[in-house]
Amino acid sequence: ISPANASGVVRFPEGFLWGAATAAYQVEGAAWTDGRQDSIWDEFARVPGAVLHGDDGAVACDQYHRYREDVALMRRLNLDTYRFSTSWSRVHPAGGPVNPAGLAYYDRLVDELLANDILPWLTLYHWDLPQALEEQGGWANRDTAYRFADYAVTMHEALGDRVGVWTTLNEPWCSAFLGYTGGQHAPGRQSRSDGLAAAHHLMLGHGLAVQALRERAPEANLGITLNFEVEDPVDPENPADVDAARRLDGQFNRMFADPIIKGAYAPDVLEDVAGLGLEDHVHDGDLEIISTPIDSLGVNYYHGNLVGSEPARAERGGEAPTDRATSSPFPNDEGVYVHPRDLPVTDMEWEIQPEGLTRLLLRLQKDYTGPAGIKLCVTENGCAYDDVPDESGYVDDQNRLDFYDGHLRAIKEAIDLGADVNGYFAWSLLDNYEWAWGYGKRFGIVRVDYETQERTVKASGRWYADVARDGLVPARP
Ligand code: GBH
Repeated sequence: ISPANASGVVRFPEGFLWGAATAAYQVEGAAWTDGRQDSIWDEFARVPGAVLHGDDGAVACDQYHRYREDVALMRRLNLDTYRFSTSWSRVHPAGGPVNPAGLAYYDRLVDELLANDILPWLTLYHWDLPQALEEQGGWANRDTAYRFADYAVTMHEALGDRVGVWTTLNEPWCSAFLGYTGGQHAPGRQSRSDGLAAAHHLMLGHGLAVQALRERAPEANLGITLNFEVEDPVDPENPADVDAARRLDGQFNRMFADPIIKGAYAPDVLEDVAGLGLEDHVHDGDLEIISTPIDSLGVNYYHGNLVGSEPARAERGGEAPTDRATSSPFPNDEGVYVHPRDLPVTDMEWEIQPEGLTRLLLRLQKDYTGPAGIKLCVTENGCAYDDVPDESGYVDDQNRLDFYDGHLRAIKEAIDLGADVNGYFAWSLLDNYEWAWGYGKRFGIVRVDYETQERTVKASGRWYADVARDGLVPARP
């Protein structure tokens, strides 16, 4: 990172969007209000041992009832935009007919955002499939892709006059492989072939939804958000380590970005998953649908990994005490391990590696923005810490503030070097339901007291409000 970007004032381009993000199941609560029915997460949270302390999203941050207060908070934080997701289970509770009472919530939310001059950045799917559709096979069933496109049309008919930015899916890697192969996420299945089927059908659903939205809204900003991970080999000179990094890069990054943007699975990824039935799900014409042109590629970045292969490690003299198996549930990851570096970690144990984000954005610019000039947007970045509030609920989270400072500087570096990045969303606006970790991990720039639902802006949130207002990161003290 250049010295100026490392510590001086860092000014972002005119028009750069400053936002914060959440997801429906993580913040809304009101799980069975106004006709909403179970999503796969309501069901998964009932499975003993699936979620820390058995926490569920029944109440969460109660944003369903407190959205006015939360939008006022966004305004106080000077946000240009709010990235939220809509709950399929509110809108089509049983996967079938529309539920007008549930849909009406998003009318109210969008109107409130617009009245406060905040751009709604709407994600259609952030992991909460209606349970009724899971019972018909979920994402392993091809039909779910078509149901998803129907749901996209419902949302567009309701909100298309006011919402101009549409993200189809958030992180299909997580939906497919944590949900259907590793089982750490809903619906908790553990099948390699189901994970691959789900991955393909999620992408098909994305493509069908983009086609349907494009037809109805040629001018809309359409896109998808992927979770990219930066994988570096333990020993860049050792071919086995280099291959381990290639395999992880294949499954996290190219597995999705290649079909969606280039219209083809990468040959090495296909080879890695050979024999697990992926090709049985790929019908003629699917890749054309999946690669229907998009305008925005959303980038969620949390951390990188240093990865090695067990044979190479054996040559090096064996395991280090901190080595761990990849938590990746992907097919054919045997023999790949993660070697923690000497880097600080967050409360998730994720390494803090802002320069990985610079490299990632430059790589995406080169490999995936194409002649049409797809815009990059950092749709999630943030960290969990074990915050300690004072009596008033205030958290002086210098650690989180430093995390944001470092990653924003890394983004500016990428912009200076040619990456077309046009916005940034802090994950998250609020402490919220952190999936399998329940309420045990706090990512918010605003603290939530889950007893009283009181919101208190943290030090990081105050700092971010100034960044958003001025469009610059102040010099490091
Ligand atoms: C996001 O996913 C989600 O979109 C959001 O809902 C969630 O609250 C937020 O992150 C915080 O967790 O080194 O093998 O352990 C995060 C995506 C993908 C990041 C898997 C961590 C673990 C890789 N995650 N990755 S490993």
